[in-house]
Amino acid sequence: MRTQIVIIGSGPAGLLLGQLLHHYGIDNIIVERQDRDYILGRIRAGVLEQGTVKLLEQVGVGQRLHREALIHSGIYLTFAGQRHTIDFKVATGGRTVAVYGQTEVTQDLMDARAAAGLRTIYHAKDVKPNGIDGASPIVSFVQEGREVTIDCDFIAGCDGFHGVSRQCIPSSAIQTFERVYPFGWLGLLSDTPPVAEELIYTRHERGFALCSMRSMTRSRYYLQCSLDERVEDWSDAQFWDELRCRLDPEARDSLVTGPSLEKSIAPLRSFVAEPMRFGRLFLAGDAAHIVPPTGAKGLNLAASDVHYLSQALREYYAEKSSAGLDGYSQRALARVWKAERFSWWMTSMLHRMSADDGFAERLQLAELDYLIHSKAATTSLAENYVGLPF
Ligand code: RFL
Ligand code: PHB
Repeated sequence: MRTQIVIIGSGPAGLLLGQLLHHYGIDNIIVERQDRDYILGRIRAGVLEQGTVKLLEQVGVGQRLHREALIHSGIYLTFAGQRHTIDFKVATGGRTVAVYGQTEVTQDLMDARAAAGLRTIYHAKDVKPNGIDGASPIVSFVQEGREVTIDCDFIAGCDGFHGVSRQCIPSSAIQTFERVYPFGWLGLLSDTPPVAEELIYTRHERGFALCSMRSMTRSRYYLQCSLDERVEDWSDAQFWDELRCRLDPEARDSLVTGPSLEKSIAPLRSFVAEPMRFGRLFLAGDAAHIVPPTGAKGLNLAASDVHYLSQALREYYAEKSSAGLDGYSQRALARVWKAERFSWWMTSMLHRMSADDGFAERLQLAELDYLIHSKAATTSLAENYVGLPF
């Protein structure tokens, strides 16, 4: 088999890259370890920046999004038992975010890919990028017990944090930067109406809590938990009790509870690999970087990466210029590091860091108090949350 670009991984990064390349007339094949249902079953991101929405429109998958997404013009911040509004429209001159689940984005992109007749190979085992430091890379894998190879011009490693792409780069050619946080998020999805019209980010002595949503009838909640906790040990009733305890009085009164559709624990991590290229292999999305979910940036960074990469590949084929490919890593990393900073800052300000650290606790409260009273600080949060330009 031969194609121009082999994309490893069929998450949002790989699927969006595939559609962007198709839009530019560049042939591509996606090779994915899992199957469609497994990918659609993962409950992850919920907040899309306007830049991400624009890219989805560009590849023709904006219709359902425009019908079903909830447009949000701010968030609530709760601390010391009181709720405060951060108004994005006022702070950023009218910008908003869209609440539309990663599952829906993935579904829309998969449908568009199928409609365009583009090839995706699911259930590919033992995927290996080969010859990435030469001019003719090959991706090999095992499908139904048979070894298959695809010749290509370039490989896009869109296979997430645990993927094979980053791992096949020689360690002497890549540098990594990491922060692991001493806590995780316990998430619960339920068919209950959202507790408030905006997302609520809560700092509480017992730990962080987030009230998010997927629609007017489906809610997504998160609780900061310790890393040794097991999801099986949390009954729905315990989850709702703990959430109620961390909320402000108004939210506590309006919270509607119900059986969980899904419950899971995610560890929190900040991670960046530099550069995002080795020879003919380019990394994009979680394969190259991870942010803690507090800033809602992971999926949006995957979108800006593949935007830069697709432009660089278009330039390579249409204008016979490698300049975009040579500049890809630097261009992407400039935006990645700003999102890393923002996500780390939001996480540090809102989570219970360690027991008995009164100094850190008072700094958090001072920072939050400053944030809601300073126009400059509110604007800074708002412009990062709605997304820096790309
Ligand atoms: P993905 O989604 O992990 O997809 C990678 C794909 O590669 C496949 N794969 C392989 N395929 C072939 N061979 C191999 N060896 C392979 N190894 C892996 C995998 O099966 C998978 O299909 O990475 P991608 O595409 O880079 O997308 C990144 C996003 O999924 C991620 O950044 C976001 O979900 C992060 N995130 C959020 N991002 C936002 O922008 N806004 C949010 O509100 C938000 N909330 C969240 C989040 C992530 C969370 N968790 C669970 C970490 C909330 C949570 C709780
Ligand atoms: C979500 O709805 O899953 C979500 C929303 C905002 C975040 C993280 C996750 O910051």
